[in-house]
Amino acid sequence: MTKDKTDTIAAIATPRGNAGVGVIRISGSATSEILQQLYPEKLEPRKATLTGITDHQQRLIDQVLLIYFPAPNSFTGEDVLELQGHGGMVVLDMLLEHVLSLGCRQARAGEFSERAFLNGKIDLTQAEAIADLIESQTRSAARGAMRSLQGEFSLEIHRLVDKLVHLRMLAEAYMDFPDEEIDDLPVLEFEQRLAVLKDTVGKLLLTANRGNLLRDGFHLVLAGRPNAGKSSLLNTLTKSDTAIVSDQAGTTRDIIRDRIDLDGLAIDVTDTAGLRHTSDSIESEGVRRAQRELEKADRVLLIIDEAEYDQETKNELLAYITKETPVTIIRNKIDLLNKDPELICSDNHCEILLSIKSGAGVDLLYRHLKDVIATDSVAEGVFTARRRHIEALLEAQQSLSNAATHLQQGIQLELLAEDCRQAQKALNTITGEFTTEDLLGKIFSSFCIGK
Ligand SMILES: Nc1nc2c(ncn2[C@@H]2O[C@H](COP(=O)(O)OP(=O)(O)OP(=O)(O)O)[C@@H](O)[C@H]2O)c(=O)[nH]1
Ligand SMILES: [Mg+2]
Repeated sequence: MTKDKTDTIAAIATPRGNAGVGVIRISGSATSEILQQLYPEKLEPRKATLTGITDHQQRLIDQVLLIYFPAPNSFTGEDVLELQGHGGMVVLDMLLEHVLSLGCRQARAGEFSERAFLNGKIDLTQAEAIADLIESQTRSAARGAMRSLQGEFSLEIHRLVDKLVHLRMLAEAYMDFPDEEIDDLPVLEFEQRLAVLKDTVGKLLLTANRGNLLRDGFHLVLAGRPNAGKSSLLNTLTKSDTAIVSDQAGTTRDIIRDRIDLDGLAIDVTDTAGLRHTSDSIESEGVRRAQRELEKADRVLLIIDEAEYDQETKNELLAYITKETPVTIIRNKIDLLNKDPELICSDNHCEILLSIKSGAGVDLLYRHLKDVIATDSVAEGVFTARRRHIEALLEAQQSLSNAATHLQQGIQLELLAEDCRQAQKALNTITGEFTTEDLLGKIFSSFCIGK
């Protein structure tokens, strides 16, 4: 990504389609000249002014509202002009074409947000929060993104970095301490400060993990033998007939996904082909795909026909789950055996006796899912976070562990100071105080154009 900060960019900021209003955004140093050509009179900043926009042949393109935000009081920190026209694809394209002909270029994906970041208007977590807010699938995710956008996550990181800097300064102050006075070192203070730091990073990691869940959703995979009732359960959870249900074993052969909202948390439910050895090549491809989904699951619902339920069947099916993914066993079709719904939990996993057909026990499943996914705590007070934030926090945690080791192994203050510096560097990548062009390119190119 080039650092061509001074050229002027423009893009349609609203989605393509028919709408009452469509917005074109312009940002950069040539904005005021473009404005002059569009509207020769003086425009009061941040006040809407209605005007007609004509092309070079003096044909009227559209009637628009112009709003001018002179630097630095704008989203990007540069001169920004917004044209609010009618929201039709053709008319907006014509307007944009005209604006581009007046001396600017089409913006790249995420370029407005990138400029806002580079000009210090927002930090990196806030820029990411804008994208997350726009892409939110549930209200909780939107609220979480808003919290990040307000700077709550960044504030926590800044507090942590301040504490790290203190510890590092303390280590550096005692670094040249003569060996014979080593007993006078405030070792306890070092230990206490390190412990507080580790504790804070641990708590932040927990929040970031929940925030990541809030953003990405939870992956629930339905698996089991053919005919166990997987597709029936998908349809029950999604309250629709997303998947074909039939009494023919091997009905579902491909992966079917749908999304549900469980107390504000987005849950991706995946229905899979029945697990069995088969000579049918299409069905065995289905089983392979099912296994791939099992690898990615946050939790597996293993559905077993209660009439087939025994330890052997259970073991055979559990063997398909190679990772340590949590499993809930659904013992379905209890209506045929006249059994009552029940939730039985052991150390390993919970089992729920229910009937998808009659609906008996389905409430137990919902309650269980809310418990194990802890939807309440996921949604409450959490800010959205991304995988890269978690990785940076883990890196900081590792550096702090190294620091503790270096303190225990003969009070090696130089190494401890270096560990603190490493932890600080990792944390700074979260807010963007320390970044690389690669990282910025990766983040902003995933945004949409006009953002
Ligand atoms: N009696 C009874 N029948 C059920 C229940 N749940 C599902 N069934 C029936 O069991 C049959 C198989 O259901 P599906 O949901 O298609 O099963 P599946 O696990 O998706 O099967 P495959 O896609 O073939 O792997 C259908 O005839 C369902 O109506 C239940 O709780 N009780
Ligand atoms: Mg099915």
